Amino acid sequence: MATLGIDALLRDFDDRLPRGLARAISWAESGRGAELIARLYPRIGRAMTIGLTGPPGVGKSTLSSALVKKARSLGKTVGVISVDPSSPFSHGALLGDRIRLTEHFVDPDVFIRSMASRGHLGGLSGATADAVMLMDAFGLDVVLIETVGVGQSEIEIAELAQTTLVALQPGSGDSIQVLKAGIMEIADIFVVNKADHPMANQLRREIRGMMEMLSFSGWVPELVMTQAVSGEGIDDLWRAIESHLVYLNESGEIETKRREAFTHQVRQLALGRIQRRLARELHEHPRTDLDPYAAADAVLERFNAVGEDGDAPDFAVRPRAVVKGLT
Ligand SMILES: Nc1nc2c(ncn2[C@@H]2O[C@H](COP(=O)(O)OP(=O)(O)OP(=O)(O)O)[C@@H](O)[C@H]2O)c(=O)[nH]1
Ligand SMILES: [Mg+2]
Repeated sequence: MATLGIDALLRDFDDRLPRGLARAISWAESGRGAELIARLYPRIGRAMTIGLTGPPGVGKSTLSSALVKKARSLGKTVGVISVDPSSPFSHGALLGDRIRLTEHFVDPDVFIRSMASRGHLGGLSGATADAVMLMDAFGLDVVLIETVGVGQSEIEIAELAQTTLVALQPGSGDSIQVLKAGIMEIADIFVVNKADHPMANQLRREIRGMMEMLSFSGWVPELVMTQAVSGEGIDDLWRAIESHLVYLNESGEIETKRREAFTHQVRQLALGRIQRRLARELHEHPRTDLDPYAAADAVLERFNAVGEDGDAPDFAVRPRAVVKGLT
């Protein structure tokens, strides 16, 4: 990659030009995040990061828009990452996000980005984590990540964000789903959106009931009722987010969270590389002459045999080679 390109981009970062951030995220999306993150890493760790997940249509984008408005009213700059689960049905949702967030499009202090989650292991793509870091490094005060609660991504969002909001809507049997999917554990704040719905109070009671069956150490999830369309309850939601952040700081849990998020990211990056390398090895050296166990041994052997066939891999698990070189 042209280093010149990076320097120009970093100048745009320094000048706080949104095009710099837009380009940076595009680089990350095309798998070129490493060098950028290396340069920007010292600037990371200041933003307030909020994950927002929940079933399709629950009002996540409308909530995002309302939270952006709230944060702007407090003078905070905001980044929104709207993660598209890359399903064939998602184009409407993406368009919906655009429509619901349009009122913020002209605001230079709001940066909105939709991203595909063509994820490793069915979860969020590494580029999503990169985008959070890039927005943070860019100096945005708040980074909001919206993702539909399908599969693995909502669990990962809790690894990525300081505060995780789980949005539910009345009259859809959501609470039962929550219990099933194990989302209960990741919610720092439950948001019962569409509180104007006649069954809203029933859902609140159901969530309360579920929470009574669990024991929490430390933070006990808050439950907030909202009407994202009218903005009702958004002040309460913001207060809940802030008190969670206060809790994280005062309990020291913020450090634990940071460490866990870091480990999670490193694991995902390393796994991604191992998977790509493994796929290549299996393709190039199928070893159908062996039984599966022996073939697995053989492929792992090859992981250590760096460059012996002149085809040096772009990375290697090679502890022995390193030790020999050192002694
Ligand atoms: N009655 C009512 N409708 C709402 C409320 N909040 C959002 N909606 C509506 O619910 C629909 C879905 O809202 P979105 O914000 O697109 O929901 P989403 O969760 O982002 O949807 P996906 O991104 O497709 O998963 C829209 O028609 C909203 O206008 C609310 O508080 N009350
Ligand atoms: Mg949406």
